[in-house]
Amino acid sequence: MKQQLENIRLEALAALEAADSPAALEELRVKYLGKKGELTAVLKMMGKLSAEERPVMGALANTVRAEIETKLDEAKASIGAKVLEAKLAAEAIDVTIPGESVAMGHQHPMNQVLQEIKDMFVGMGYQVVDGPEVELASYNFSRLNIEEGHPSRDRSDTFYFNDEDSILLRTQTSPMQIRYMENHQPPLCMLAPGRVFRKDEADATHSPMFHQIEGLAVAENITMGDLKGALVTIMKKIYGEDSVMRFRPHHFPFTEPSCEMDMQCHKCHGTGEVDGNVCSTCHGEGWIELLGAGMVHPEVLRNCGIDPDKYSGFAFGMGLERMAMGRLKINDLRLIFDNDVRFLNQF
Ligand code: 2NL
Repeated sequence: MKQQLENIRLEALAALEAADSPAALEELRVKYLGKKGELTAVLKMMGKLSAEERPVMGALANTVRAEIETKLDEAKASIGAKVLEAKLAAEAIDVTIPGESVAMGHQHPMNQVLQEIKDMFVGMGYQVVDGPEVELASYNFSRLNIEEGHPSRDRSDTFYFNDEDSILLRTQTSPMQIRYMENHQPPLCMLAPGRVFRKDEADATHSPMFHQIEGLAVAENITMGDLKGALVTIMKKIYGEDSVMRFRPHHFPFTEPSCEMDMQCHKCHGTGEVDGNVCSTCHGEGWIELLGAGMVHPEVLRNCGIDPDKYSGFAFGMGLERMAMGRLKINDLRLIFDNDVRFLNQF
């Protein structure tokens, strides 16, 4: 029996030494110390020993058990440490590796320019308003003093929704001013930016959908001088304080008198020539058209419930694409709507 215990001891200690996983250790524990284990089997045979031998063998069995238990604990600890070490190595994160950068988006160039212009007008006390893109012909044309049969009402120019031509995609943002005047008495000052629609073939300078910004100021004693002051101030903010402006007479059905505002070409300084060639920026004109404007027609004020004998106002309208193309040096309108990121990322 002594030999048996000695064998168990040697075998168990060697096996524990060689074990390399928690599962293997558990297997060995069951094999040697478990209820049906080898040590237990030997102890069961104790009863057959003599009275003198029994305590000696019992003591030896206990020593062997204790030794195996100690070895088992040691092996558990060292294997546990090794397992942890391997896990840590496998899951190691190098916090010094540069992260994957997230591509940051930015505003569309049109929105950048729109935002700048809105900010300037807000700074001058204008309220920015929004309105429907599907409009009534009465708001888009009639109340703006655009009579039946006027060429701008033509079906070849305007997107109509019904046979009576009474519902349409707005061709200008002016209906928003009409709506605003219906609901506000002077003094008032508002800005109406938005999408407008005309039946145009798309080319370098035309698109069936484009953007306009219109503005309106109505109060007592508003004059053409106020119009010029406001528009020159804004355009100098946008194009630089040293810009040179001029006003030319024009005609719009909704303003009287009406005018257009030009800026002297910053490239040829109004001469139309650069080094003996036709200036490419203004095409030899010497001037760049900025906007149309005028004093609100008394009939339009009356159409909105405002007394033209008491109040007067000025209004203006400009194309946002034209502004953006001039400011950002974009030479083809279609680029603005293509949404090619190679183009957009340049701004
Ligand atoms: C242009 C010209 C203009 C207006 C728009 C307007 C609106 C009301 C009353 C009077 Cl409610 N006028 N708007 C006035 C003059 C010119 O736009 O060439 N736009 C691109």
